[in-house]
Amino acid sequence: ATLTQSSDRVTLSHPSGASATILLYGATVISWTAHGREQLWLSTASALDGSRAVRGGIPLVFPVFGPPQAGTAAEKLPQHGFARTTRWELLGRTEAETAGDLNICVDFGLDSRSLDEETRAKWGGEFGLIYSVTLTSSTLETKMVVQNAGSGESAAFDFNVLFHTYLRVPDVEAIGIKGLNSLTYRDKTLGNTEHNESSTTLRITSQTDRVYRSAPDEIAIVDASASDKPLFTVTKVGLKDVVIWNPHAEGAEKIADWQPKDGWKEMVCVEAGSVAEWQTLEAGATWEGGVVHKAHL
Ligand code: TA6
Repeated sequence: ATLTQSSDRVTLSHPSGASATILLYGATVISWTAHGREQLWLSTASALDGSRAVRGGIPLVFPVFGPPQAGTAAEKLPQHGFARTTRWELLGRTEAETAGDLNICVDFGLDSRSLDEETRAKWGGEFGLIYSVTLTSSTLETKMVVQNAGSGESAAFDFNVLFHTYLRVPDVEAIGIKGLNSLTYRDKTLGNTEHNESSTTLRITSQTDRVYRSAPDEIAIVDASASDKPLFTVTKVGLKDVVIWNPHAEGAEKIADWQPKDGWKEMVCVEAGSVAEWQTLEAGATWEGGVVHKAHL
């Protein structure tokens, strides 16, 4: 069977042996295997019971990225919004063959009516979300459709959306991230100051937390210690920005559910989203954006 479901999660099984497991809590991808190996990093101390956001995998960020900003409609929301800490419903599965590869797609739904009263009161938007996860033999695609279900002039709302992907890598200090050169980025380790990326290959040598604006659609993660052998290709569609994050030792130390503490050595967050500016959605309008993660080995 290409889709199996238990009370709290859904697993996709591809004829190639690839697989993906998604918790209904937050519609959080907690595992993606391809080429016989786990491609995502997940903290061994991550809660998977819905008690708090998953530490690893692909948490969803909506309607706000980062800490809530005073004076905005999202100011009462938790960091990264409520999508990752709300139970989504499984809407259904579709399958298709493209280029001889089976695409197994599962859709999840969340709308303002299914939010608890307290959360709904914290953000006025009347919204509908459909989140699609598609598995092939070597890719995992995540895509979000956002609908403004409100009506009338005042119903427009502003939102951020981002796929907070924790990629598993053999050694983060040996990887290179290509495609960011000459971009402007905000460096959250330097007081959110703005900088220009001068290198064609970004290396991770210390705590890294950068929001690259208007990034190109394709970002490559290579093994710089093995003549730039490709590890992953991250291709965004309809999304503007890319966030690169690695807490390094000092950051991991401060994150309670980060285990093992040296796990930062085996991961890098490459997060596609539209977060540098608010996206405005008029009443009745729909927006969509997504990202294809390709594992090369
Ligand atoms: O995406 C990078 C970031 O915004 C970092 O600043 C760090 O806070 C990370 O997200 C994890 O946030 P979380 O709320 O999941 O601990």
